[in-house]
Amino acid sequence: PSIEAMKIALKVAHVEPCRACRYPESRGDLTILLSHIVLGCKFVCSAVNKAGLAKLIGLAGETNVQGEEQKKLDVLSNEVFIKALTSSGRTCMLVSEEDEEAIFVEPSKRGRYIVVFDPLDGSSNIDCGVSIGTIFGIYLVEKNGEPTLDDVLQSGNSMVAAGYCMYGSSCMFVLSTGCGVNGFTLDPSLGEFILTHPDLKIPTKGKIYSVNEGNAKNWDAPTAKYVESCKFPKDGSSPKSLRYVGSMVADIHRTLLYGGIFLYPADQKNPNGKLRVLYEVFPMSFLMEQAGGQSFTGKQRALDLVPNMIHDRSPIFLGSYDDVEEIKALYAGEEKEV
Ligand code: P6P
Repeated sequence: PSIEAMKIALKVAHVEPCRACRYPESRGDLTILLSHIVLGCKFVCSAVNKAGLAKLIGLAGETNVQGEEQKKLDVLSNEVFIKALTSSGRTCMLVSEEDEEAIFVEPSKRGRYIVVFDPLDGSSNIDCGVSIGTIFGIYLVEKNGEPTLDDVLQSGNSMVAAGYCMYGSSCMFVLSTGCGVNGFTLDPSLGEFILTHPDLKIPTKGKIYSVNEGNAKNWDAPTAKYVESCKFPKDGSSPKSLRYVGSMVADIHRTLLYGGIFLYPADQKNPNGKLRVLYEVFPMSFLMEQAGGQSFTGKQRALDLVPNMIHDRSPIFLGSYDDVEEIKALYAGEEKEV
């Protein structure tokens, strides 16, 4: 296996010159920042894998800004990423799902990037061994001087990079810096992420829909009609299969690889949906568009949103291009045979 591992490690994939290659004047700051994010992911991967043994499972007794009980791995992961990101010397502000306020990096360690992240998304699934993950997005602050919240309350179009790390049967790091999407798998024997999924593209149409059907009674008409069309297609095609993990990174990773659509719509319980704009909706929408898919809020293209607060939420419909087109037509009021 070590020979095979080395062969994989030495595998070189031809990738189009990316942003950094196109700009020879770049100083490598983004590379340094990404290397610190990867370090954080490796640490969390190790902690998640040991959680069952190290008795890390269980409530830390505190609650986060979302009012959810924090598990020890939540607390640990958040601390690891904050330390890794500030020590990179490339960040000026951090927004974490686990912290109510934005974190402003001290001037002596300040860099030009803002990182928005959910350190351990899906953590309610930790105890039952379901895949969970880290989600992040990166903004570049062009101006000099003190960073302010306005620098992070930007549309998703201003993001320069986004990705996630899934802690599951294998540890997968999926990243885009605006030149397509690449997937890397952690080789524990090397302690390195190996390029295993170069230039990921989502199928134009899929056979899977992913939504929490338990919220069906609260859905609006377009969502209800779309889900109905998945189960009882009017064009005589086969019904779509329902796959829903309840851990966004796992549901998005499957959608990216197999195609289909992931939905977390607004409903009477959550009028703005449940998922957070900055560190869940934007990064996953960025990746989907870079992989040839699309992402829609029920009203507009998701990346066009401009958040008012750092923990704002939004409905989201994302995945295969043609599948999202169908629900867009329903929200546009066009009765389209689906
Ligand atoms: P529900 C996990 O708590 C999370 O934030 C996402 O990872 C996931 O997609 C969603 O909530 C699941 O929410 O209401 O279906 O349990």
